[in-house]
Amino acid sequence: MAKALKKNNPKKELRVDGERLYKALHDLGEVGAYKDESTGIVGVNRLALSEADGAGRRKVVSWMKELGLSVSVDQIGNVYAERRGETDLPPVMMGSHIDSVPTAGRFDGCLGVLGALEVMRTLSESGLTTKRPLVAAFFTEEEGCRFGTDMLGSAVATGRIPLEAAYALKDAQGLTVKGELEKTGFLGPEAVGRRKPHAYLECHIEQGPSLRHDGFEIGVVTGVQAISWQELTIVGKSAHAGTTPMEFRKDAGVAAARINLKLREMIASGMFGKGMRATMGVNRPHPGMVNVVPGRVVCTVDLRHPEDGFMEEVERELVAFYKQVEKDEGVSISWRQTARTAMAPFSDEVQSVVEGAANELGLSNTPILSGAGHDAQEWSRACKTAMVFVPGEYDGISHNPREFSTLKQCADGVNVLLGAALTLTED
Ligand code: HGY
Ligand code: MN
Ligand code: MN
Repeated sequence: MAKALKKNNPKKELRVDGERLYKALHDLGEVGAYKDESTGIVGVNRLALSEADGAGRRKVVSWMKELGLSVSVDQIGNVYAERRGETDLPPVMMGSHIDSVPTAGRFDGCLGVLGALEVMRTLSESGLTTKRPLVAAFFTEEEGCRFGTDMLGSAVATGRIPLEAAYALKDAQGLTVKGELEKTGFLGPEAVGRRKPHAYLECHIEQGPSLRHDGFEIGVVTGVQAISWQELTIVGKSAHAGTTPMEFRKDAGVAAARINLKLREMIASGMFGKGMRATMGVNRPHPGMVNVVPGRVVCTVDLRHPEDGFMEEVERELVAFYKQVEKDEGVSISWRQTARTAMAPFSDEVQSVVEGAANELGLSNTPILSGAGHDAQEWSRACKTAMVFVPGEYDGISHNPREFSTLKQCADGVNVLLGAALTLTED
């Protein structure tokens, strides 16, 4: 008979099994594995709702069922696995994502999902029952790189993006989210918006150099910076590269290059505060031939800023610059906003619970603002939320097969997740 978790129970001695967690990360990392020719390292390519993502989803669901958790899938493909508590009060939810960018490592997102399962496994082995139920979850298309907008599943589940609008999103081949959910078998029956957790926790790799460089074992995440994604279509005129004099050209490639350099200049100017980051990750010239002036370019702009006010200024300056480029280069520039989230602060209360759990474990820790977007930023609108960061090696590189955190770093993070979850379940 499971022992109810009482205040003085030895929950403080509970520790996750780091080897088992690391093996699960390795095993899931085998799904969608590929040999990265530029680094020679095995990376992961599990784009949202691809065949590989479907296989990864089925693997994790089988692990959830082996644990005796009750698994349900909602209308946008989010998967929830519930461990009963002594009561049926609103649960403490722990989650993240298992979809990846095409050149990923095996830790981004997966640490939070498999860490949540490791917490459940550890509790089951100890025979302890928590007051509140616990839920382990993974969400659809967190990365946003297949269907164009990030944190899609969590944004639908928490009401920021309407379900029908999400269903209609298309990938580069014109395949829709709804069609791919059906194809992978993850168009679930559970109504989105039904889940109202008591609190939400997410363990994630930092994906940057700070914790490792400053010598901290845990990051207590204070929030997520603002994110703004635009997709631009620049139309000029295709022309012969040899016979067309420069003054006759309407070169969409030059227009895109000017916008990319402008991003760099805006940051260097210091006029937009500290911390602005900008990336032109997609830049597809058409027809993309050596001897043709590109008549069309589709490119993207990814802006990040810790301060909303400056983010709005950056966006205004950039859109005004598009007008200037249109005039100078004789091109037309149309653009659409594909993702936009304000800076999302996390709950002070949950941050101190995370900090307390790290201190209990004797792990050095520091507050840190997240440079990357996470599902937690969406759930922070629905319930009190915070995150646990673990350091990464090689300057915390991520969205790259070199992404790497050690067994100890992962186990430390998930032990903090365990401790924080146990505290919150007793609320
Ligand atoms: O783009 C991001 O910040 C996250 O990796 N989805
Ligand atoms: Mn992630
Ligand atoms: Mn990512």
